[in-house]
Amino acid sequence: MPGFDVLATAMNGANAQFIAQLYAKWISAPDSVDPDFASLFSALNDEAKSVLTDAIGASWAPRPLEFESEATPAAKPAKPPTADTRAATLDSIRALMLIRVYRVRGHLEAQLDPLGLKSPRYYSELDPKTYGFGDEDMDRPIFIDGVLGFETATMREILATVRASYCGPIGVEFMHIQDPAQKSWIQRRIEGAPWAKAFNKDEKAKILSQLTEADSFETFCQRRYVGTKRFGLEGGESTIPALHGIIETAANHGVKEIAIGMPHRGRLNTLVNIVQKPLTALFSEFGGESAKPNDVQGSGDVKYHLGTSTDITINGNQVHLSLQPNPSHLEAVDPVVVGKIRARLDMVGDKSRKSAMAIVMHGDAAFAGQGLVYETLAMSQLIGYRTGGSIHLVVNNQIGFTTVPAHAFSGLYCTDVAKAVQSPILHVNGDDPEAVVFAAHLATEFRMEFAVDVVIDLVCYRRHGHNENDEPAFTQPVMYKAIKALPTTQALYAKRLIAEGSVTEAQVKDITDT
Ligand SMILES: Cc1ncc(C[n+]2csc(CCOP(=O)(O)OP(=O)(O)O)c2C)c(N)n1
Repeated sequence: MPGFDVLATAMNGANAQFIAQLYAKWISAPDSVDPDFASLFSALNDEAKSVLTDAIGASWAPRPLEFESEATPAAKPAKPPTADTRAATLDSIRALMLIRVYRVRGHLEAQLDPLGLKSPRYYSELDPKTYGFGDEDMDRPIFIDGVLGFETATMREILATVRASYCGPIGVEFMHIQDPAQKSWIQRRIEGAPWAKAFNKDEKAKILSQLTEADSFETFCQRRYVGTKRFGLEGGESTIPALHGIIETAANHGVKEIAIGMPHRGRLNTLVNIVQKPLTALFSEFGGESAKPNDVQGSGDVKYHLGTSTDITINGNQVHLSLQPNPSHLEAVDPVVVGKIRARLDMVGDKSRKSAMAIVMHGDAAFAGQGLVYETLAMSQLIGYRTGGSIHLVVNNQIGFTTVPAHAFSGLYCTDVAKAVQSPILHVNGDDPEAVVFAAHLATEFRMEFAVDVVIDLVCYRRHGHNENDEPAFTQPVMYKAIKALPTTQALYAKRLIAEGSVTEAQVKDITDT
């Protein structure tokens, strides 16, 4: 099958636009172009086709999309390309191929793991040398026709942009999505790494205080209730700012009811800091009492299975927030949460499915291992069950009790199952709270726009044992040596904000003391 070599010959600089336009025309009406071109286009392999697709405007960058009109006189046959135009065309095609590969596979080199235990693998597809660009080829201008927002860019500029966009603290998987509108939406929102400048000083201080609340709650429990099972969130505290980010964005888009389903990990923290369960009630449960004896209904259930609900107001919008009770059986609550949301939507006759939304939280091992996850995802777009999309937040502490990912699932990521329903998947480094909150906003906005499930894979770690009664270093000595040496997410973020001048030390002290 002809590949990009054929294109390199056909698409010299002057012809590039013309061929791209012709290709667009052929896609919508194969008979509308000269039969020679039709047979060339239909014989091209997938890589060559994707280069042409990018050239006609799959890129998010604004560009004129005026394809050849009926009135346009037929283009004159192209002159044979000179050596210069051939070299320039090869540069363009190869650069476009490299950019496309970063969109597909850039996540493989993203900086996702706060522990940094695995040295990043080498992926030849992400190496400019694979496309013929050596060290001496970094600084000549290459025509890329508006892709990445550049008319012309050097390979150095192209690499800086694609690496910042796709290999930073967010690794996004979205090129498996078939809907071009969804794909270009994500591309537009990721390219240029906007998370680096997304928050002003006040917003950063707010993220720090949410993180501090999460951190302080766990620290208090660890000191006050030594050895009591609570399935702490230490190492994954960014979960709390992420939840705030999802809920706030949903409220700003008119969501009036949010139902959360979640497992044991971080549940007490979520109850207190998100669903506003009073601390007095929670701590009476630590003492073995029930805060509301009538609600327990004789089950005598443990505190990390209980639910609660509350009403909160965000920017003048009132939202009813509930955390469903659940049994020990991991993921069993998923269909219950989406079922509840569907019932609420039906009760108010909301066919747009924008007034209520589910947040389903998961552990990494359970998300990869439990069939219920797939079953619930598979129902997410069925007429009788759809809810306008759930936000899935995987608190990926890279361990399931004592099982490491390599022994837990066969795919690359614990979230691979979500590709079956074409969800975008945002992998994000939990030690970069701004990237986490950015991902939370993005995921929720995507759900509100396209009414599909979205996954956030929050890559973090588990500072203590599975349930505070076990010694994790017995089974994971290397991992726990790294964890011991790592300051908390809150300490790292506070230090970063002080160093960049976003908050003062006095402000941090203030936030910690209140
Ligand atoms: C269906 C089911 N299988 C097994 C268990 C036992 N179990 C409880 S926690 C756990 C590990 C879960 O790991 P992960 O999902 O990664 O969550 P983490 O505890 O690491 O946050 C297991 C196997 C369970 N509760 N439910």
